[in-house]
Amino acid sequence: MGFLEKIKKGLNRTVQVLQTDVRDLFKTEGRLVDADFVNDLFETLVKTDMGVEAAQSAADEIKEKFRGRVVDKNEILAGVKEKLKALMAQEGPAVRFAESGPTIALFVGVNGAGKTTSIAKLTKAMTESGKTVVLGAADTFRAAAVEQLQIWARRLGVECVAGPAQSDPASVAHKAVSRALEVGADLCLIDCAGRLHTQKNLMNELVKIKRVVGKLVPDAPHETFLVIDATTGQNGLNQAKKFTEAVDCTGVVLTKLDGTAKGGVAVAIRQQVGLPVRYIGLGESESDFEAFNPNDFVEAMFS
Ligand SMILES: Nc1nc2c(ncn2[C@@H]2O[C@H](COP(=O)(O)OP(=O)(O)OP(=O)(O)O)[C@@H](O)[C@H]2O)c(=O)[nH]1
Ligand SMILES: [Mg+2]
Repeated sequence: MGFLEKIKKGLNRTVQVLQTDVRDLFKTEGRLVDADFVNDLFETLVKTDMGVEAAQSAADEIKEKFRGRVVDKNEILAGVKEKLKALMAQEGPAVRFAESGPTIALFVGVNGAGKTTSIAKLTKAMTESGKTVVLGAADTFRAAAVEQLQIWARRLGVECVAGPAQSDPASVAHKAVSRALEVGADLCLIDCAGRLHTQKNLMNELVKIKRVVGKLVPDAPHETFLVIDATTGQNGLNQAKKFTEAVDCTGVVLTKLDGTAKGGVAVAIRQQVGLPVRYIGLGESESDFEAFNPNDFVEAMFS
């Protein structure tokens, strides 16, 4: 399956809702762009959870461009897509690799967001491109969490460093990074326990993990990926804002896009959280994962 096809399939629910709504907007061939139309367009866009601001600026763009004219669906969609792509523009690669030595990436976020699964998915993508990966099971909170990562590691054929149950997560992170240095791994991906931004101690624990790995490898962690569950909508968005205020994050992994009609949340994240979306999760299997590309994403949404 091609790249765009895969995203389209994953975004199926969002695509379907948009298709129906857009069809309703253009019941007649061509439509006069008046205040009613602009309002209907705004409401359609807002339904995808892209945020009021983004939906408004796309609708405004259409108003400015076409007001008083009768235009067809393709013209309108081209205008909307162009605006959304501009709003989501971002720079840089999906992973910013260390200049030399292992690249250290932490995965953080609220409980159940998809951190561990995303680590497995990224591991698969990286090993397939010839990179060596060491995992760190720094979610020592629950024994099952360590086991979950170990199972993935076995399946994917990579090493997983763990510590005794309830041990200090920072010491496990230290061990994992040391191991990555020792074996000359390209990447060390560290799984952190889920937490809420309001849990001060747990947030401080993340700060400590960062400090500890930074002592072993200058500039580490090179990435702190904030994992966000797309199905949690506005709530997830608010949590994400608070989260990254407490611990600097470098990018977002947006999971479970396959489970929601509100795929526009990717736009809202870019706009409201201010972090680039680096990867998207489109299902539960290890291959349901793609590096994020705003242009393809917007094309897929309106396909
Ligand atoms: N449909 C779908 N399910 C996903 C995706 N990513 C993760 N999941 C599922 O979400 C559930 C939670 O995933 P985990 O990776 O365990 O989440 P976590 O953030 O590590 O959870 P905690 O460690 O408990 O905080 C699992 O059932 C995953 O299979 C995705 O992109 N799509
Ligand atoms: Mg986990």
